[in-house]
Amino acid sequence: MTDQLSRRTFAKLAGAAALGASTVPLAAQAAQGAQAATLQTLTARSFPTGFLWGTATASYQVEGAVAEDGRMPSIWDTFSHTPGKVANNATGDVADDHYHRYKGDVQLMKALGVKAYRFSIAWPRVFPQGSGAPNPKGLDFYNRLVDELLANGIEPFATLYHWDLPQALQDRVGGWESRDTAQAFGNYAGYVAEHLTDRVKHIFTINEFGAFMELGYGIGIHAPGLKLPKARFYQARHNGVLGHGLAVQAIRARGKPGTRVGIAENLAVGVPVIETPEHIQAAERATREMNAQYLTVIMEGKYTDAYLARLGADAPHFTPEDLKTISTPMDFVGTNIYQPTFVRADASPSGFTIVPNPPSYPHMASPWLFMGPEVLYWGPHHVAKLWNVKEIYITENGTSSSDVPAADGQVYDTDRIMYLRNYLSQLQRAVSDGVPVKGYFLWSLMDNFEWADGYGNRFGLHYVDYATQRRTPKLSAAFYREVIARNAVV
Ligand code: PNW
Repeated sequence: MTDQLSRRTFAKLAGAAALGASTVPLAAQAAQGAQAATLQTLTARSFPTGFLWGTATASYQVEGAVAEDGRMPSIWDTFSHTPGKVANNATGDVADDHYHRYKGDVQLMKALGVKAYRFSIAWPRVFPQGSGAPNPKGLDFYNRLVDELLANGIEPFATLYHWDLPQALQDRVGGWESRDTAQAFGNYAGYVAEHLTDRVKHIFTINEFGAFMELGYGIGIHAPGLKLPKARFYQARHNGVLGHGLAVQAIRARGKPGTRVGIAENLAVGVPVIETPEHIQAAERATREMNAQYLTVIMEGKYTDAYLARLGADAPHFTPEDLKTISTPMDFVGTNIYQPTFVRADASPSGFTIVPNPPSYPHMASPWLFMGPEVLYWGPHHVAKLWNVKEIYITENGTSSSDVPAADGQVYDTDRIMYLRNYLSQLQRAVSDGVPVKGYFLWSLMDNFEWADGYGNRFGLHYVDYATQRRTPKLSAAFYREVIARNAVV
């Protein structure tokens, strides 16, 4: 295949996929007559009644108030205060000052019409030393937030770990390098469940192993900034999934009956280069293998043979009991989905090859955020098919944009709307195919501390002027409000 041909084929395919999401099959249209077809074309873009539209943030990215009410430092406080680690040496000291402004922020959500809000709990607020004595004043912030959400008709979904590990645990035991951290995480999860599940019915244990482990302990560009030797790194991965399993068990043991628990993982999603049975099967296999160290072992209670063979002598040490704990059944699976990994079938033993994006492949403002709406179709599709999952949430999806206010003070983020419209069309296609996606949390409610990128990279539906803390809805907020109001892609 020549370069040109493959490029043209790809463009045609992408176009067909986007169209396929929003049109009724031609045969059906002919059968129903022109007028009926028009009506159906409108409803064909709809989501099922009760689909849960939400938005998301995370503690260190929005809260600020890092030394208030007994909170002690997390690894992100230490990391961001180390010169040269974060763009412009930005820190989360103030961030969006959400700790003090949460009531106003709940009103922003209400104006959008969201039914659910995914936030994260800062472990070092609740257990300032990671383990030992809890700090009720720290937990109280989440009591206030949850009450405010419920009073405004918004369902709280809480994440227990969105990367702000108590620094004390990193110092004392080496953070996720130690099983003690997994144990401490389980205890913290149980404590939170005991105190919040009278009102919080959905809990996510951990956000994105794929990011904090690889970036924080593997290549050192996120906190705690380590580049561990292979064997130690793979052991840290294992301790992470063990911590997840212990947390699921603790939440079940100490939460109110009816508490539902899951995970928010950014699984790598294999997207078939062309939607033929062979490439689709290859993409499915690739998805299982690319996530062997996290979601696959959690769902299957086993590391894949290929994963263990790849690691060889550096493979982690574990017991059969560990695997049972790690795979404690969950009530739902949450997936953060941003960009595709293209896969094609081949004749190798694995049956697949990952196809790297050509240099000209388009991305959004973040260089890693390749545009690939079909990933929001294939991600949940693979999860449902590979592991027979009956309840899936898209726990994050969204995009950065350069977001410069216009002369009238408004932010016309047409690129974010373009991204969302195309991704949501593919999500709608998944739901119409019967993939059990129950809700969608748009990242993010407002611009915030974007980790190593600091405040330069904006993902919000609301523009935040960090000098004044003023929030301004962007054009995409109006778009999302319309999607929610009509329960359809608009
Ligand atoms: C997620 N990637 O991070 C996080 O859960 C959020 O805290 C973050 O703000 C958001 O996505 C936007 O970045 C990711 O390289 C970081 O594929 C990196 C990747 C994906 C998600």
